[in-house]
Amino acid sequence: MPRVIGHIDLDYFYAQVEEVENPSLKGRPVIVCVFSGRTEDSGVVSTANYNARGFGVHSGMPIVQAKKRLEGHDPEVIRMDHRKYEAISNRIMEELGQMVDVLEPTGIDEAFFDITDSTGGVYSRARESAYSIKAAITKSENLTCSIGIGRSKVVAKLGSDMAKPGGLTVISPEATESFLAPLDASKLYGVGPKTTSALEEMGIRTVGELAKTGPSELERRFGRKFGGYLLAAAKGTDADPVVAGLEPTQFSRIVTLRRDTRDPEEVTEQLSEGMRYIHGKLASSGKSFKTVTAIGILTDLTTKTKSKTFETDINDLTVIRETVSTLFDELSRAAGKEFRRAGVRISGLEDVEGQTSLSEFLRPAR
Ligand code: TTP
Ligand code: CA
Repeated sequence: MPRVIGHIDLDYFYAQVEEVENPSLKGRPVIVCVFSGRTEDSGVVSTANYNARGFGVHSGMPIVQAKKRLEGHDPEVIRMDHRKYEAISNRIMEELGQMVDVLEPTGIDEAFFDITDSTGGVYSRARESAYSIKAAITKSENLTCSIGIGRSKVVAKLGSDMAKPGGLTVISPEATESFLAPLDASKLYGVGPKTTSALEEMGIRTVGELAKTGPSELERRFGRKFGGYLLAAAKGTDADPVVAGLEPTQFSRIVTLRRDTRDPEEVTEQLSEGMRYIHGKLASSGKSFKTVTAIGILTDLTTKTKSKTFETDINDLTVIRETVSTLFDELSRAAGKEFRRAGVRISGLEDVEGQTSLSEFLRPAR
C-alpha cells in the first residue's frame, strides 16, 4: 500500500488571523511587525498578507522599507501578538489531530500528517480528507490553508508550497515522477543555497536530473547519508515517517462507508474494526477514557459529531460499541442526510494507574 502523507500550511498566518479578527482589513495591505523599540519604526515585518506581498513586501523586511513600498496604498501596520497566534495554532493542531492518523506539528502554522490507514492508501479518499480538513478549519477559525498530499514528506511539502494560498495539490504515486522532474532542485526540502550551487557544478539543475544521477556520484560529493537522502528526495521515495509530536490525547478512526446510508446499525457495523483498533491502542498505551464521540461526514461533506462523557474512566470495548451505536442513532436522526464517512473518537484519556475501579484492582501489576 502506498503511504499517504500530507503537509498543511496555514496561509499568511499571522496576517490572516488579524484579518479574521478585523474583517475591514480585507482587500488592504496588512503587515504584522516586530518592533524592536529602538526608534518608532525600527524592526522587521513578521509576515504580510498577499495584497502587501503584491508590492514586494515579505517576511524579514525592515518595517521602514515595507512602509515605503506600501505608501499610498492604505496599509495597516499591526504589532505582532504571538500569544494570540499560538492559542489559535494550538486549537487547530488539536482539531487536526482528531482528523488524521498521525500528526506531526513542525511549526506554529504547519504540520505533517499521515492518513495511510484511514484512506486505505487510496488517493481519491485522501483528497476528500483534505477537503474535510480545510472545511473544518474554515468552520472553526475562519482560516484558509494550503495542503499537499503525496507518498513522502518531501512530496507533500512541495505540494503545499505549490498550492499557496488556499490550494490543494494531490500527487498520486503514479504522478510523482512527472510532478517532480521539472522542479528546481533548490525546491527540495533540505536543499539550501550551498547544496544548490554544488549541484549546479555537477550540471544538475532540476529534480529530474538529480533523480537520474548515480548514487555513488552523489555520495562522493555529499557523503553517504545526505547523498542518499538527496537521491531519495528527488525520486519521491524518502522514507521518513510522520511521528506524532504530542502525547496522545485521543484515538480516532474514520472510514469511508461502503455506500451512503442513514442506518446507524450499518454505520456501527462498519466501524467495528476501527473500534477494535482503538481498543487495542488504549490497551497498548495503558490508557482509559471518559468520552466517546461519533463522527459523521454527510454526503455534502459537512461533519456532524455527537459525544458522551462518562463520570468514571472506561476501557471496555463493549461500552465503546454500545455508546457508538446510540450516538449514531441520535446523529442520524439529527443529520437529515446520508452518511458518506463515519468515525469514532475516544478522548479524555487517563493513565490506567490513576484508576480505582474494580477492573483496576483485578488488573495484573505492570
Ligand atoms: P510562513 O508559513 O513561512 O509564512 P506565512 O504563513 O505568513 O505565509 P504563507 O505560508 O502563506 O506563505 O510562516 C508562518 C508564520 O511565521 C508567519 O505568519 C509569521 C511567522 N514568521 C515570522 O515571524 N518571521 C519570518 O521570517 C517568517 C518566514 C515567518
Ligand atoms: Ca504559512
